Amino acid sequence: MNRCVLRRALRVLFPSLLLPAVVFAARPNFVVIMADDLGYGDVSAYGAKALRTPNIDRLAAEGVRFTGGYCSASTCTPTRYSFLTGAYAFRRKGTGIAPPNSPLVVPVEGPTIASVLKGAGYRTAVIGKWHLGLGAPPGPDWNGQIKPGPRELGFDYSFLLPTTNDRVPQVFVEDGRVAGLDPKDPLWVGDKSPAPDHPTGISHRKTLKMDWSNGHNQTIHNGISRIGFYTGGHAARFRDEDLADRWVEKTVAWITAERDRPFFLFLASHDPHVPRVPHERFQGKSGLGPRGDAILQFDWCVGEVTAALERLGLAEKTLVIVCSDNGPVMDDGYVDFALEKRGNHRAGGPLRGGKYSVYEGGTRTPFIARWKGVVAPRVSDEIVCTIDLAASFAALAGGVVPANGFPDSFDVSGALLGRPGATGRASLVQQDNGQAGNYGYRAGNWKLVRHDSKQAYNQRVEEQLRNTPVPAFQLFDLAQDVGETKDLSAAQPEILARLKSELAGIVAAGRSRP
Ligand code: NG6
Ligand code: CA
Repeated sequence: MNRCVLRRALRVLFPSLLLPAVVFAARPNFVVIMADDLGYGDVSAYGAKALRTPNIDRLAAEGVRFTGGYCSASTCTPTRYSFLTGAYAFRRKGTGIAPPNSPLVVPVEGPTIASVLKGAGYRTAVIGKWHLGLGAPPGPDWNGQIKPGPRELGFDYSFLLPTTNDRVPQVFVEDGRVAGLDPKDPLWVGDKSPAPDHPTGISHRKTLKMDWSNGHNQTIHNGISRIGFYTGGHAARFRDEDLADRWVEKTVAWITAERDRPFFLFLASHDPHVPRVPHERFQGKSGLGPRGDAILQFDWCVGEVTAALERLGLAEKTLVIVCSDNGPVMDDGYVDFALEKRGNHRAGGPLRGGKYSVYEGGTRTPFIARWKGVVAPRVSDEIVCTIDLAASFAALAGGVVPANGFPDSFDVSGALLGRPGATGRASLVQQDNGQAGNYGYRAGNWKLVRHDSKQAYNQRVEEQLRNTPVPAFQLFDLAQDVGETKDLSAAQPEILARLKSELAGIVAAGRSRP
């Protein structure tokens, strides 16, 4: 059956389904490498001078380097939720930063980026930081089969850090089971101390190899105290220093095994999230302290994965995306001197705010798309977002998206591939962790900042994290003022009114794509 006939037959059989325009063209593999808390100014391809990121820079030089590439939220869980579901996280309660024992926060009814690609014949895997909860309520059965999880969302294979590495436990969950768990030493995870003499970051502060500055003072593992309590599972515990190496190993092994079939891999790094404890070979290498060293480690990971693709002859068959889950933060709860040692380095580049913020620094990050030999190298100012990868990959893979699926994901595949004249989004909603009713809304080069709480958190990435009073609405012209310094809301009342109403409409409508 030729493509046209097949398309027509599919339309007749499934008239309610959206069929993408590029069906069954050369279908690339997809590799998404997502950093954790990496800022717009943190890599040399985006202007960093204090450290070099040669592997990321190479991808940027061979692909499309976006200056308007975003994640959808300025914290981890909501960005990852949106990346998987193509839906803005503010539409669903319980999608803020997930605690250690959180059940899965993504509905298994789908669709997800993984289930749609799996439906299109792709092999699918997630390796790295998950932070979307695991298991049914009230939470994961750490000593049994943990489900639902990635498998129920369409991933054939998963090898996960369950939450973040500053939260307990420090174990890998591989295909729904704690890897290497000795049943004689069961793993217990909780939010209350299991015993009066259980050592914590408070009781044993002097023994810590990295002190905490805020929170992060409960169970100690590997000389670092964390959020939450746990006991047992000793044989399964990893060293923080080995996290990146294990994920690279697993990634290269999985790609090698799947080399002959189309695949989608989500590699979710933990760098440079706290606690910043890269492998010994990176320690002290950036001159910027552990935060900079962790960025070097992230760049190394990108290099290893890229080299594996080259070695396997897959570079010309694979669309690689490098992005981040939210913007940068300096002191995020451990004493690692990120601010004191940063010198001239500006993690957010020229942008205002960072992690936790709805100013540009919270969500505008490095964003690179490379499909060697297909993507023409260029710098693009088009607006693209991690939330768009669901619809865009579906379009490139010939995946079938149900009519109500991916409600906020736009097919920006043309922009990702750097096609001349192809556009990205016209507008994008940015959110913070999702509780306070704070939004950024970028429409063209106008940016509306809405703080229902009239409080902004992390307005300046250099400052101690705290709430500071701000007006409920601010308006900026990003073309003239990318640093959001000059509030034009009084000078441009019509534009202000238009953006306020568009944002309110998108929030109320439950979907934003056509
Ligand atoms: C915060 C943690 C912070 C980080 C964040 C989640 C404290 C004081 N702060 O609550 O360290 O873990 O949650 O980060 O505990 S994220 O990138 O996964 O969203
Ligand atoms: Ca993050």
